[in-house]
Amino acid sequence: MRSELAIQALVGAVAVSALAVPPSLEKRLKLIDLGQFGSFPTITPEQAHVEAEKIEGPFRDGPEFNFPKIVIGGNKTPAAGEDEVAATSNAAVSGTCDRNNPKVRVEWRNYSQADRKAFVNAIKCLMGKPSAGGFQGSTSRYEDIVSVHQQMTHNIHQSAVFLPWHRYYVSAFEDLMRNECGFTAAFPWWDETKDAGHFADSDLFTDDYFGPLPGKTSNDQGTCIESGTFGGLTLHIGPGSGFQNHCLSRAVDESLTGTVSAQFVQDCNSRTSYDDMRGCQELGPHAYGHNGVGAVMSEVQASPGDPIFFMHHLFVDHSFRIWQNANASRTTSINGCAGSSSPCTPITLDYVLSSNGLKADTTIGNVMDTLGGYLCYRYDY
Ligand SMILES: [Cu+2]
Repeated sequence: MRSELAIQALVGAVAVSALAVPPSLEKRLKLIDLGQFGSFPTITPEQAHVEAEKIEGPFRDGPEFNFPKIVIGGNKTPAAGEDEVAATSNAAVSGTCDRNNPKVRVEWRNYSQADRKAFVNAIKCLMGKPSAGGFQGSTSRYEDIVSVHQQMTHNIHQSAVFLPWHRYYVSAFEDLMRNECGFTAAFPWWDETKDAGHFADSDLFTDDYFGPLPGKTSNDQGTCIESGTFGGLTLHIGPGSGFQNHCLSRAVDESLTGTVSAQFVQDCNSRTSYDDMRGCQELGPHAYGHNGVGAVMSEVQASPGDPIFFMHHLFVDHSFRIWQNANASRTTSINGCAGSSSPCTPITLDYVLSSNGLKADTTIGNVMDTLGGYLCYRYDY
């Protein structure tokens, strides 16, 4: 009897403490502690700007349609996507690209409502397909993709590998969308600079598409996404290197998204050394986009668990392509370190990009030119 009373008293205490949360909120929102997600390391926009000012000669990035025709040849390293080299060394994966008629990645605002719907539905389709097996922690085809990023995190961030690997990773995602979920429209990209400071107002974050983008709560909680295409989703990979069932959550901080400005992107792109530009983009606009959306997206390893990850990395890839457009040599050369180990192993075009079998391995040389044959796309601007 005594213990029963004690239990009753305990239950009463729990009920009373639950009342401390406003009942209306408690009913509608499932909250999640943001502490478990960590964040991407950053530099400040001011740092990037000061560096940019030191670089001589104002740099103008040309619009995509002014992209100069590149004549590649005579390089001693196999050139990016050079058809002749590809034909002799790796014809099976390289293919050809009609540079005047590539696929075009269309900015979300220019993307039709039907294509937007088809895009999110194809992602949802990957989530409904079984895992191909061999991807740690995965319970679906979509999570196969997430798992690759989680398992490879240390090889693909904070070194020269970052931009080419994520370009290859997005192309692996595109292949799965097309080959396994029948997606046939053009791919989109997201010009985040136009939504800087008000990501949540973008119609990306509506129930028709990726679902809402709730703000970070005053006591550092994120909110589970309960509506939209991905409402009620349970993630099995992450947070971090772990495997815990958790909801798809977001926690926007618009002061962080506000730094993802055209100025910041340009300041990074004014750098003439690939690896300087890469470091600036990675710790700059890339990191702020991740941290700004928050919760799952703010976590390095398992951030692809939020499908908005791919819209974000399409933006990052766009910035890379724009930097490359300013000088033809930027699609046929690379510099920096192949990893974080010291002493530095210099990166080369022969560096092998892998995705644990999600997509066949390739080389950095094959992905440097998005029109090189292995890849065949440009951006609408
Ligand atoms: Cu990444």
